[in-house]
Amino acid sequence: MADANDELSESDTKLAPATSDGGDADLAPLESADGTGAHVDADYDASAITVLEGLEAVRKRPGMYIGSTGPSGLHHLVYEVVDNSVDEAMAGHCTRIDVSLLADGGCEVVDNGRGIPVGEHPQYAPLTAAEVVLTVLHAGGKFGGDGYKVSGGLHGVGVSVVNALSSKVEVDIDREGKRYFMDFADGGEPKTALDVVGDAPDDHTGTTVRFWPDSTIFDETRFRAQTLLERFQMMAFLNRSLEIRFRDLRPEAASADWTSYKYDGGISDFVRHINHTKEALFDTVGYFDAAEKDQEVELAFQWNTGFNNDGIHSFANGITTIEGGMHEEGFRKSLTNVVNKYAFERGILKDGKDDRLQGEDIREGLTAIISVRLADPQFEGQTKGKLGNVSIRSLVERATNEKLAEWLEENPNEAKVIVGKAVAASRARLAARQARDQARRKSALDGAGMPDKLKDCSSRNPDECELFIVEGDSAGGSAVQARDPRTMAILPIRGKILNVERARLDRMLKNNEVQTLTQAIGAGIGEEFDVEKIRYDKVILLCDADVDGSHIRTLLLTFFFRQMKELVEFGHVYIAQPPLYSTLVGKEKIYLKDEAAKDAFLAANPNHKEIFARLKGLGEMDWEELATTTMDRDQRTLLQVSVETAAIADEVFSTLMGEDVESRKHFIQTNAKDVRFLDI
Ligand code: 0RA
Repeated sequence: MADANDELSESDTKLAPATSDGGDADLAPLESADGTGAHVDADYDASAITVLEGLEAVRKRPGMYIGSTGPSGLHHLVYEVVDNSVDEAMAGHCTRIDVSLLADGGCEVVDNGRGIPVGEHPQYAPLTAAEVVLTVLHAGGKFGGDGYKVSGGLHGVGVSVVNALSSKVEVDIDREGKRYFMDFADGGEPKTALDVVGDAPDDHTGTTVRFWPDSTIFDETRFRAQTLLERFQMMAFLNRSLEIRFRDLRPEAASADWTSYKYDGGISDFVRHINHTKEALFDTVGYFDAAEKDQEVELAFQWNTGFNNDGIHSFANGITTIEGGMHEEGFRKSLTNVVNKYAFERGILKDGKDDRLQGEDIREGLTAIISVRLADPQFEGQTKGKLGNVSIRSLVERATNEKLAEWLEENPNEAKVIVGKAVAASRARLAARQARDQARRKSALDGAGMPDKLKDCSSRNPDECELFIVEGDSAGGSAVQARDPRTMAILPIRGKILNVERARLDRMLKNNEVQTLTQAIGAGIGEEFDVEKIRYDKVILLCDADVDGSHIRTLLLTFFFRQMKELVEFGHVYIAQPPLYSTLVGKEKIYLKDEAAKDAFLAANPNHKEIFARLKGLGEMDWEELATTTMDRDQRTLLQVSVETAAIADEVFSTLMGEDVESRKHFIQTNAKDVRFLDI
């Protein structure tokens, strides 16, 4: 997997224009755009080389542009293309985006926007604008225009990067009654120049981009439908009334039908959707917005009967800000002030007698979406998921001060239950503190003494340490023998840990397994969790490949997601993958990781009778087998748990662990086939 910071040389640290000499790019057309398709320009060859050198830089260091060449980078290509269409929608010219995964492994994105301009580009003339968009780095739809223009692309690197990392790209543009076409091969080399190929039907306008990811660049070029769907649903929520459709035309897909996302309620529908699997405290979803010259905020909120106080999901220019930032800060501060002011003014809390409600009390059960758009978003923090623009804090704070106060005045019944719930939460907070203090006195949570069950590793350098959480004592025993004792710690977990989705912290802290886990990881729990203090860089869940194993894994993931969120967000949680099958070849036992490995083995060994054994439990392997198939660093494969779309994950966890049995059944049925990401 390429890393954004690997081998970074001076000259590569900025997105350079498509020139390698550092001087002003002096670009001539790749080919004439006059419809003849012939290139007569004497400078053509030199210019084409210059452009291609720009794209070559992307191929040399893909990680710099798309983060990695693993699954995340692969899906990034799709987002980059779709983001351009979303920009066109935000400018008010596009109402629908259709994404298809093609039977041959390509991806097609169709929009009904204005179509990428086909005339000469003002700066890069005589190249056409369309050619510039496809071949010049950093030249998305952002040229020209007036006032502030925001763009969705996190990295804003543009379609040219997709071109550079694809074995083939085709573009259709419908504009001014004509249909134009051009295509590229092998990382951006033009095959045919932009040319009219016919008439656009009924004065239709729009852009179609088709691309095939380059298998020499990416670890794997297979898209995962569920990952794309989650992202498109999120985008549809954040762009009110924009319709995003998706279909999977690959032969192995369960269905080739369109899935359509379109929300006329925008982020209010998003809040309703998240709370759908929970029990809302009242029907109303609150909403307000505010705008200034070059920044704007939209906010939607509703409380549910649950106990989580991290239900605020924030976005900047359509991108998840998983670490929060200035927009969240402004909202949190104002929320606490406004609700306290309301409670004291109304006499629900008494001056001089009652304590002020704390922010976390008020946020208990709150689901809120904050979506801001601004001209120059500063993404900071460990995962570049924290918004740094100070000016937005003040806008969000002022808007919330004014408009949330108004909303409480106008909705007195809702206001009353909100304050009532916060008061109950503040009592539970005090009870939890007592429970925690008590536990601490027993030195249960402070990391001083380690739980008896933990077979710790000898290294004290967290960067090289791994904690295997193993289901059952007997598998735990094998894992202890199979491990590298210097860097691998083993913690057997027995039975099912408490379902944390349905318990407040005070009750949770009394649970043995919760105490043991917290102690072993050593970084606290809940609001006090501090990811800097973790004792292991990797926390690896090792569970059986059966229903019970999958249930325990889900409980553990839910626990980490709710109580040690940064552990998940910063990518410290992994799922070990014990093999699903074993078979005998002569006297030798062969392990096969999954269905695909089984199919490949049978294809390669047509005389092999059949694979009889499907491994059910870890217990069926002895320690040496466990070591070679599952734990050994050089031979194992781990799944890294990621929450790129945390708001959707929130809903997923509620669905799995919450009150609503019907939605849980539905989720498990619809996702049962697809087990590569969270494996739930
Ligand atoms: C530059 C300028 C304009 C539109 C676009 C780019 C554009 C790019 C993409 C990429 C995918 N779909 C797109 N749709 C539009 C403005 C065009 C005008 O002024 O007519």
